[in-house]
Amino acid sequence: MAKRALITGITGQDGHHLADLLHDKGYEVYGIIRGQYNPKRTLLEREQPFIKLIEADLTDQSSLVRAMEVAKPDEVYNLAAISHVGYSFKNPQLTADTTGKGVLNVLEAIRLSGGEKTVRFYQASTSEMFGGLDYNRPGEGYDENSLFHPRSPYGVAKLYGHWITKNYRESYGMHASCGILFNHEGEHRGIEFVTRKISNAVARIKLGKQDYIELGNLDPKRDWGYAGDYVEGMWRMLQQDEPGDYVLATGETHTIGEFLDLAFKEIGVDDWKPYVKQNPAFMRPAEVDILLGNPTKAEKVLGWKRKVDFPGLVKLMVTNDLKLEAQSKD
Ligand code: NAP
Ligand code: F7E
Repeated sequence: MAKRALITGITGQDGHHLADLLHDKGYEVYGIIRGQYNPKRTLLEREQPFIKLIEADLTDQSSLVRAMEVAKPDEVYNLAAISHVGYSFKNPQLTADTTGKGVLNVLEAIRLSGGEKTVRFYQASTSEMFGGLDYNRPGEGYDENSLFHPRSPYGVAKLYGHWITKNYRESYGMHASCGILFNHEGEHRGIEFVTRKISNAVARIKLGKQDYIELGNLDPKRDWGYAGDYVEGMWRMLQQDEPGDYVLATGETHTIGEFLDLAFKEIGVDDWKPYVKQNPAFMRPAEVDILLGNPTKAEKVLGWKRKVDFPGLVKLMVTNDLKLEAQSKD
C-alpha cells in the first residue's frame, strides 16, 4: 500500500519540492492550506494536481486534528511557519503563535488522533537558532552540538519548536526528528528573500523592466544551498530506524555581494554597484552576521550530500527568472 504523507506549508518553497519528491516515490500526498481564499491554491492545483488539500491552520488545534483524521498519515512534515526573519520583528506575537506554538499544535494533533507510536514527524528547525555569533568553534561551522543564541523573534520561536519536538520524542517515544537546515533557495523561493529578490531584479534589469534594486545590509554571509537537495535530506531523516537531529548545509559561506557578483555576471554585467541602492528599511534590529554549517553527521548517517553548488544555484535562479519575466507582461 502507498505510504501517506501530510505536509504543512504546502504552498511554500519546501512544500513544493517535497510534494514532488514524495509523489515521485509513490506516496499519497496531503497538504494543509490556510485561509478561506488562498491565492496560491489555483497555481498549486494546476502544477501539482496530485496533492490532496485540507483546509487547516497551524494556530487552530481542532483543524489540525481533523487534518490528521482525513490524511491518516504515516509521515508528517511540519514546514508551515512565519518564516521571514524581518517580518518576525514586525509581528513577533504572530510568529510565536505560528512558528513556535504551532509546532506543539501539530504534535498534539498527532497524539490526540492516536498516532504517537505510528506517525513519523519532521520539524523544520533552522540555522537561525544559532544566531551567527561565531563563539562556538570559529571557522568550523555549526553542527548538532553547537550552542544556540537566536537573534530574532523567528529564531526564538523556532527554538521552542525544536525543543518541544525533542521533548515529545523523549517523553512519548515519538519518532520525531529535527532538520536544522541552513538557507536553501531555488526557483520556488519567495520574492521576499534576498536571493530571489536579486535573481528577479537581475532578470527585470536585463529586460529593461526595472532600473535598480534596493537592498539592506550587504555584508552578512550565508551558507546557501538548493532547496531540491534539502528536501531529500528531510525524507531520509524519517526513513531512519531512530529519530534524531541533523544539520543540512553546504559547508561554504558567501556574502550577499558574492551572490550579486555571480547574478549580474549571468546578464553580462561585471560591476553591479550602479544597479544597487541601500535602503535602511530592509535592515533588521539585530542581524545574523555569518552562518556556516557542518553537515558531517547527515553525510555519514543519512548518506546525504548537496548536489548543486553556489555558482550553480545562482545560475539556476537567474535563468529561471529570465524565463518567467520574458513571459510576463508587467
Ligand atoms: P515559506 O516558503 O515561507 O513557506 C511557509 C509556509 O507556511 C507557507 O506555505 C505558508 O502558507 C505556511 N503558513 C504560514 N502560516 C501558516 C499558518 N498559520 N497555518 C498554516 N500554514 C501557514 O518557507 P520555506 O522556505 O518553504 O521553509 C519551510 C520551513 O522550513 C519553514 O518552517 C521555515 O521556517 C523553515 N526553514 C527554511 C529555511 C530556508 O532557507 N528556506 C531554512 C531553515 C528552516 P501561505 O502560503 O498561506 O502563507
Ligand atoms: O536574508 C540580508 C538580510 O531574508 C538573508 C529564511 O528562510 O534562512 C532565511 O532567513 C540576508 C540577511 O534570509 C535584504 O539582512 C539584505 O542578512 O534572504 P533572507 P534569512 O534571514 O537568512 C533561514 C535559515 C531561515 O530559517 C528563514 O526562514 O540578507 N538582506 N538586503 C536582505 N534580506 C531580505 N530578505 N531583503 C533584502 O532586501
